[in-house]
Amino acid sequence: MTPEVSGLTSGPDPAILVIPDNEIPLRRSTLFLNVRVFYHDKCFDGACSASLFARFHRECIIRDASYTYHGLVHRAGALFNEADFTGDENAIVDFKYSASPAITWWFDHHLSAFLTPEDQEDYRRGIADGRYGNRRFYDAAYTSCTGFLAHIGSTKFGFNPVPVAELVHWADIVDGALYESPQAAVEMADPAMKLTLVIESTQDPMFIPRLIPLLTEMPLAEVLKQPFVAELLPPLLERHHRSLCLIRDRSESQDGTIYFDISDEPMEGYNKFIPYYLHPEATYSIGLSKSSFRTKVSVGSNPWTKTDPEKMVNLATICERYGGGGHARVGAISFPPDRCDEARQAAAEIIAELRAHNPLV
Ligand SMILES: [Mn+2]
Repeated sequence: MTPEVSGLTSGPDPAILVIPDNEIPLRRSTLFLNVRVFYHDKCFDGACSASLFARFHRECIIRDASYTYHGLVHRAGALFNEADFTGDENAIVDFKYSASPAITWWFDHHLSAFLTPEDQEDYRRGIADGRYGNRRFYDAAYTSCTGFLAHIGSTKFGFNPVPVAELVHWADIVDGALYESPQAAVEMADPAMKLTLVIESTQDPMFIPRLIPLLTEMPLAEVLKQPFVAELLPPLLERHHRSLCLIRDRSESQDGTIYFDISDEPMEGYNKFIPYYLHPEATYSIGLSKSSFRTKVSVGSNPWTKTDPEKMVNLATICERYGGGGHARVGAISFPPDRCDEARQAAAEIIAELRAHNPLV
């Protein structure tokens, strides 16, 4: 205790409150509530959701809490480690449901939010009996979890969404792949696009937790200017540009379908909108690529196509014939890295099929 403070509290003035030493730990644990925020890792919407949750919680629930951020990834087997839920409050945002009683907040918008029927039943029952009322929220109609959080915060808790409008706008565009053009998706002009590139490529487990608080503190252009963010960008943009040039050299567009084979150039992923940026007239694209753990046939369709959706084929059905899968508009087939010939054969068959049914003829 400093002399000034002891001078004040030991004086005879009855108006001065004396706080006994033994109350301090109690007071501290009440004031500095420990909130652990679990978010979808390496995902722009996941990071934005974690940031928005902390801002909402601080403004609408409790002022003096401390927040820590923990990324979650989809994998085979158990997604959660119950022993990680050690906060006074534990929140999951933009990720699957956990029935753990330690979870005090949950927000998600994914169609596949419940891993098991038991999880779904736990949620349904908790909402019905009021246990989870105003604490666990799910709505698959929302394009981004960030937008969903802003909506729940403002309609149920008096949260002011105006200062986070830019963040919500971009989370919707990135998570919903609602880019207005192939240029917007590929040229990376907007700060949100550059941040997405950094978030999706980082291998540093400390990077996203450091970034999260900034996302609701300043405009995205300012976040991007922070030295620990800015320094990561040049090599990523350089790699993006190299993949663009490579696909330009290797791709051919014919009868509404693009094909490119970059399997001899090891690459851990490329921007999936590049083929339509180069060949905007195409409806479909087939790409053969190779990474450390697989040879991949990517089967996609042009999000900006003028093709009548009724005339388009279901790409998931085609991929399933070869042991792959996906959605109606985008799918993939994985082969072991050493079975490139098999992958090339599958790609050739699919290309022939799509070109024979060119929907723009
Ligand atoms: Mn999301």
